[in-house]
Amino acid sequence: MAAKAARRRPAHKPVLVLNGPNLNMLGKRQPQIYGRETLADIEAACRAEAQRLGMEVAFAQSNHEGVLVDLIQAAREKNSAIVINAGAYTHTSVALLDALNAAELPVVEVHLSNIYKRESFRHHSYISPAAVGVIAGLGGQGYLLALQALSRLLAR
Ligand code: CA2
Repeated sequence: MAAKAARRRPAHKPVLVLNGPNLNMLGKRQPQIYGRETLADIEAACRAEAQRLGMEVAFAQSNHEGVLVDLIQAAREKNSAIVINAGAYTHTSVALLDALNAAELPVVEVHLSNIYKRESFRHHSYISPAAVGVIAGLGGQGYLLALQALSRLLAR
């Protein structure tokens, strides 16, 4: 019985799914750009996908750059990988890039919208150099694809 329970326990620390500024507004404003899914819907879908994959997720959102840096710093010890939608900080934040590099964890960068179809200031991401992969334009499904990719990567 004990051996069975041990086999069901996730093999890795939780994957941190981290969301940046204004993503708490999802589903409440600008549905033409970001869709009708709320962040709570995305969290529920991530938890269901993680369970299917035999992983655990820790889900967080902050509107504050320093709080995001603190969470990434803590992830080095507490998490096995990071999925990050850094929101507008994607296009401005060397601090997030430095924190992600220092974490030395696999990182997947996610964007709900296709940032390359939008204003030119959204075409550059400061954090992409720290990521193993980038998913953009697929809405909430992007988070699930990121978890699938990390599940395979962590199993190696
Ligand atoms: O497409 C994405 O996921 C973005 O990271 C979203 C950011 C944007 O600054 C990036 O360029 C691309 C903005 C998130 C704001 O989300 C809102 C949702 C509903 C209402 C208002 C803002």
